[in-house]
Amino acid sequence: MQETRRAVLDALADGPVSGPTLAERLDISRAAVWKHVEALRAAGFGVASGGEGYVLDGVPEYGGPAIEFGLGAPFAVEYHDSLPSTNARARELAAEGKGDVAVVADEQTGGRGRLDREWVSPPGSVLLSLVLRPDLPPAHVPLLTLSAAVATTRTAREAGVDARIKWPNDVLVVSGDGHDDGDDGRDNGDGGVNGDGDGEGTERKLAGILTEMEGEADRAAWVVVGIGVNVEPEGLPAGATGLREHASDLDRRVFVQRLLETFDQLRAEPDAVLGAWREHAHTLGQQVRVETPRGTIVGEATDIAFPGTLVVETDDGPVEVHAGDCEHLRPA
Ligand code: BT5
Repeated sequence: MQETRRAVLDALADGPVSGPTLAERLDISRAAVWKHVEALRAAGFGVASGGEGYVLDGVPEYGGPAIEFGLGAPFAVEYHDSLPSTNARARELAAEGKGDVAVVADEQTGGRGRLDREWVSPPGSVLLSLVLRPDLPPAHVPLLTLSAAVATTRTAREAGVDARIKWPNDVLVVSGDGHDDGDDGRDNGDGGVNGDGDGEGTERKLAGILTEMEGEADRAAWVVVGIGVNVEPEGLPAGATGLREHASDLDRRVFVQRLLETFDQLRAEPDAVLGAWREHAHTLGQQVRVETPRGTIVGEATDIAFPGTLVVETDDGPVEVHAGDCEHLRPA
């Protein structure tokens, strides 16, 4: 949002404030104040005008100005009702030299996962891509993916959803394993479909992260971190779940704000990211099978190491896995 408009909005939120007072305070004309007020109304903000002046009495449910309003992180928000892919749009902005922009869409028509897989993105989802210009060598960029996974998990947990991280970048809700999955505590009764079905719980994917970057050997030019979080349970592929299945009063605007704020805090404290990841990890302590570009690795996932490698204890000793698709076989 343009700076003056944001200042008008902040003043209205602290209002009531009269047009002339606002004009003087912001050093703009009274006509300009009126224009900003009308533009805010057009963007869905409720602005009441009474004897004492203007006062904010409603915030739009979702959208760019709604997310930017009261956001405690330095991201400009570019909002679209529909995009092929927020990552594709974020890459365009990155190529133009932009930074600290969050591209947000209500739905995607060509959402992407890793390795060009599809990401199903029905209307009402949380779909966002962060354009970042971190002062990091490319080899350290996985730390930003981990930060996004931790931020998504923490935000979901704050919203009452028992989310956990599956290496490297999936956020899951596990039910039926004796953990409270954040709803009314009922077992969903479908037993364990992952692994050998010995009751370890059903994993359903709540969110996925896709990081892309461009850079030289010593420094990333830009990084795009794309985060997709399911909200409505309808329209999702098998094995997926949405936030509203576990938290019926979820506010999508507040969720995105908290997600951006938490990510912003984590990127400022890279030394804290691995510890935070461990705290929320579901993968550690599991027997896993990881399909990597160099073959399959089977063993117990014992730790995560800088900048995001999974340590797997195999029959031939510990192996550090940098990238791959991980399947949880059963708790070790
Ligand atoms: C991911 O890939 O999990 C990364 C997904 C990133 C999506 C975000 S949305 C905003 C931004 N813009 C984009 O275009 N992408 C990013 P991967 O680990 O490869 O998982 C993909 C697999 O998850 C698919 O092959 C399906 O099996 C499954 N899947 C697809 N859509 C899903 C959904 N909505 N919920 C859960 N699982 C899904």
